[in-house]
Amino acid sequence: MTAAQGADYAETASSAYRDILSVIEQVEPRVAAATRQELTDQRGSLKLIASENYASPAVLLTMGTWFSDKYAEGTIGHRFYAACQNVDTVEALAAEHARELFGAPYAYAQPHSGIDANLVAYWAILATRVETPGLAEFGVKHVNDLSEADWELLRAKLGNQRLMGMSLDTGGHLTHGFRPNISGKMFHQRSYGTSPETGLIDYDAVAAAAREFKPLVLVAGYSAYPRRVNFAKMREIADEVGATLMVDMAHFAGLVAGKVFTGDEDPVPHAHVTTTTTHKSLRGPRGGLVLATEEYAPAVDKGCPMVLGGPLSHVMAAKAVALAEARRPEFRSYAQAVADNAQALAEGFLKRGGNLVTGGTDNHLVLLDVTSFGLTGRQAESALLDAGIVTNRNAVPADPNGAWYTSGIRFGTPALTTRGFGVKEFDKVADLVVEVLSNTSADGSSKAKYTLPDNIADGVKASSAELLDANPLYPGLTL
Ligand code: DSN
Repeated sequence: MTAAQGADYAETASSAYRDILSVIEQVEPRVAAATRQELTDQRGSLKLIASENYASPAVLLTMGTWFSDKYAEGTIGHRFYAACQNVDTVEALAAEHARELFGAPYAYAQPHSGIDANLVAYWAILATRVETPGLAEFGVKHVNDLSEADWELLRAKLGNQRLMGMSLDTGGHLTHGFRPNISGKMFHQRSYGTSPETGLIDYDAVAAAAREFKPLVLVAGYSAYPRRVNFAKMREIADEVGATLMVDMAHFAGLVAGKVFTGDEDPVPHAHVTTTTTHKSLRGPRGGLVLATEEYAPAVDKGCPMVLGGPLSHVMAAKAVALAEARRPEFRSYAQAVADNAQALAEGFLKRGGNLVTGGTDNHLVLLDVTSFGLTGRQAESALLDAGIVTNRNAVPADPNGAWYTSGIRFGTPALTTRGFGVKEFDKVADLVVEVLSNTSADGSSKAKYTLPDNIADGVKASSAELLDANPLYPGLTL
C-alpha cells in the first residue's frame, strides 16, 4: 500500500471523515454532498492529469484544523502578529523537511501556489540583484529612506529587467514571463524553444539566445515537456551571461525528491532559486515552496508581506506532513514507478500508432499529438472524459490549433501510480485511450464538436472499472 492510500489507518480516517461530514451536513448539506460525490468521482475515473495526485488522509486531515484561523504574516520568529508560536513550529518543520529532502540550504514554505512561489522568487531575485545594489548606490539602507524622485528611478529599474524562459508551446509555463501573467508584465521576456527536428532542448541554441538577450533571470522548468533537463548546462549558460538561474520544478519535484533525477538532472544544486508546487508529483497539499541559496535566502524570506498574503498555516502544517512522507524510503519506489509507468504508457501509445511529442518520455508525462486521429485536443479531451478518462488538452510545438483548442493531450502517471497501477495497467490505459480516440469522429463544423459511439464509451468505462477496482483509492475508507 502506498502512503497516500493510507490503508494502514483507514478505519481511523473513515471515522474522522464521517464525523467531519456530519458536522458540515448540519450547516450546508449541499457542500457535504459535493464532498462525498468528489470522492466517488475520483475513485471512479482514470485520473491522468499530469499535475494531479492523491494526497494521503494524513495530509488532507491536517488541512482541516484551527491553524486556518491564525494570522501569521512575517516569517518564523518574526511575525507581525502575536501568539504565532505554533505556526512557527509547523512552518519550521515544513522548511526543515524540505531542506533535508532536497539538500537545499534554505526553504520557504509560505507560498500558496506555484504562481505565488514564482512571484516570490522573481521579486527575491529583483531585490537581490537590483534593489539592494540600487539602495547602496543611493547611499541608503531601506526603500523608505529614498526621496520620491530616487524611488521612481529605482522602480523604473526594477521594472526594466529581462527574463528568458521556455516557450509555452514547447512546454513552458505562463508564469515564465508570458504577457497574460504578471511575470510578463514585470519583465521583458524572450523564449527559448526546442529543436524542430528532435523536439528536445538545444542547449547551444539556448546559450546563443542568452548571449544575445542577456537576461537577468534564466528560467528552466516546464509543465508539458516530456523530457529531462540538464540543469548543470543551464547553470553554465546562466553564469556565462550573468543571469540568475531559477528552476521551476513544480511538475517533477516528486522525481527530484525520490532521487529519480540526480546529478545534472537535479535542479537544486545548480539553481540559485528553485520553486515548486507541493501537490503534483510531490503528493502533498495544494501549495508552493521556494528553495534558495544563502545569497537569495534573505530576500525569499520576505515573501510575505512582499508579494504574499498571510500564510496558510493549516496548509504549511500539511506540507510538513507530506514532506515527512516524501522522506520515507517508499517514496523513492513510488517516484521510480511514476517514471517507469510513463515509459510504459508512451510505449503503449507508440506500438498502437500514436504520435508522441519528442517520440517518447523520460519523466512523468507523455504528450500525444492527436491530429493523427483527425481530432483537436479539445475534441479528444471531451471524448476521453465521456469514457471516464480525465486528461487535459495541451498545445504541441508550433500548434496549428492554438492554445485553446490545441492539438495534444497531456497524460501524467503520478496519480494512478499512487493507486498502485504498474506498467501492465498503463499499457492497458494506452489501449483504452487509443480505443476512444480511434472511434471518435470530428465534426467539421467546430473544433470542439465530435461524436463518440455510446457503446465504445461504455465498453471503455467497464474496462477502466476493472483496473480501478483492482487498485482502489483510499482502500478501507468508508463514508
Ligand atoms: N496547473 C498546472 C499544470 O497543470 O501544469 C500548471 O499551472
